[in-house]
Amino acid sequence: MYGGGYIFDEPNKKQLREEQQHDDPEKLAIFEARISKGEKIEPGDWMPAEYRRQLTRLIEQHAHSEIIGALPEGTWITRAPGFKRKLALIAKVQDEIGHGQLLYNAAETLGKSREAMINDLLSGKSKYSNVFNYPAKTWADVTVIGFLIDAAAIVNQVANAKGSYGPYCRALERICYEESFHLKQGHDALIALATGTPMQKDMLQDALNRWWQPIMHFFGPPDKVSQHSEKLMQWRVKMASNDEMRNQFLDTYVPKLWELGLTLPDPLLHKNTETGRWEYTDPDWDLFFKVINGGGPCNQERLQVRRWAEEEGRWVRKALMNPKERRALPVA
Ligand code: BYC
Repeated sequence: MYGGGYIFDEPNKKQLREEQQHDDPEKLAIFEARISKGEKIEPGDWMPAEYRRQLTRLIEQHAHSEIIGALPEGTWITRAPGFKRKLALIAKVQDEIGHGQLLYNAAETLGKSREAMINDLLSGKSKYSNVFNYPAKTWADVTVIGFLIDAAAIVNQVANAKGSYGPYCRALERICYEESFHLKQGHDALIALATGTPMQKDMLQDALNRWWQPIMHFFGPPDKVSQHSEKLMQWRVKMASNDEMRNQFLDTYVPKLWELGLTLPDPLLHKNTETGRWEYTDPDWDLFFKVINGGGPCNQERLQVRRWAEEEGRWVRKALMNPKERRALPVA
């Protein structure tokens, strides 16, 4: 089990107990009125137990996604083509880990300890984004992640940064600044391959073909299937539905791929000019649920790496928490 010894605020147990017993209708009405006025909810404010539970779930999954998401690209740091691409990739991977820290901090304000969150990740209880359960086989995979997965994340994060929970929104705003840089480096790498040699272009097209379905899955199941959207949108945690975000992503990024002469592996993909909506082949949602529940090609490998990091880092956390051992640590 995780025995990190991070310092985190003790949750207000009395407040948590009260919320869990029942949601006082008067307090609920004041809370919902604040949300509809666009006010931010802060950690010390009263909130319904379900709001706390849903936010904890969502922010925690987001934090895990950043940490696990650093792994596919991280394996390419030693193999990035050239000094500048290597520098940019190192910085990006560090940023993703930093985003994980910001998000764990935001989730901790809701009362769940970081230890409990890490335990739930390592035991496979908590989810993280489906896309990070696929391998990054070539440099073109890293390019597709850097452009399209960061783009998909930006669509989601820019919208939700205007949401109702203060600590999550502030973390998302900061993350979005860094993600915008990631997107630019991803686009630059994508253009280099798309306009490079035939072999580079083929490698990119192959990566795009393999990543397309996971990227379509990234925004979550269709609105008619999504379990949490209705409540989360009512409480302005999610500022757009899964299908709306998917549509926004297609609208912005498909033309950028087509203009580079790339194709997408869906013969039905097109924008309906009358409705303004994109139409596409429904991705395989059974596969999506299999992947997010531990059955993807890399789930085991990803968690094994995190368990290894957990074990190997235990002595550092222990030493940092113990003043006597801290004095004995070498000074850099
Ligand atoms: N992957 O009711 P629904 C990054 C689950 S990392 C896995 O629609 P919700 C980056 C969902 O949890 C940024 N699971 O859910 C890092 C639920 O299961 P549970 C990643 C998914 O929450 C490194 C069930 O399906 N971004 O940018 O209303 C390198 C039903 O779904 C997924 C975030 O994490 C999925 N894709 O909406 C490069 C954004 N989709 O919990 C880049 C934060 C759904 O009931 N998350 N599920 O067992 C969200 O905004 C929302 O969770 C979602 C789904 C829109 C994804």
